[in-house]
Amino acid sequence: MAEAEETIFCKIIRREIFADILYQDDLVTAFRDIRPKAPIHILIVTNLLIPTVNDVTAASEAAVGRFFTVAAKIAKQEGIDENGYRLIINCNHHGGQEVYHLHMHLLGGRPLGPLVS
Ligand code: IU
Repeated sequence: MAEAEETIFCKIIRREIFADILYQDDLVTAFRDIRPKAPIHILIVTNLLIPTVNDVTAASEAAVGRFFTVAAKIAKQEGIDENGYRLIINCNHHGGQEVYHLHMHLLGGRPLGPLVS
């Protein structure tokens, strides 16, 4: 993988720009999305810059696995674990990816309906 461009999420992770950070550990950071698409909309991002799912390797498996334990923990904290929620990872143009820094969306707080129209 070529050296990736620094992203706005890198600055959020380093707390150089503000975000409502709910969780951070050695591998991932979770914060509220600035343009929420549901009552609860949280992004879980890798601390190391991995641009897309296409760049995931065995070396990133721990961070990607951590996405799910953190999603479950936050869903419980936010009180949406029982009703349920949606986890989404967009990849590249057709996937609707806007920020090229691997992240998982955690969406909930209302019925979300079918996945795509
Ligand atoms: P996407 O999967 O790359 O499309 O999602 C990027 C998300 O990052 C999108 O929902 C934005 O609202 C969100 N976001 C943010 O929370 N804070 C920012 O400073 C920027 C984007 I730029």
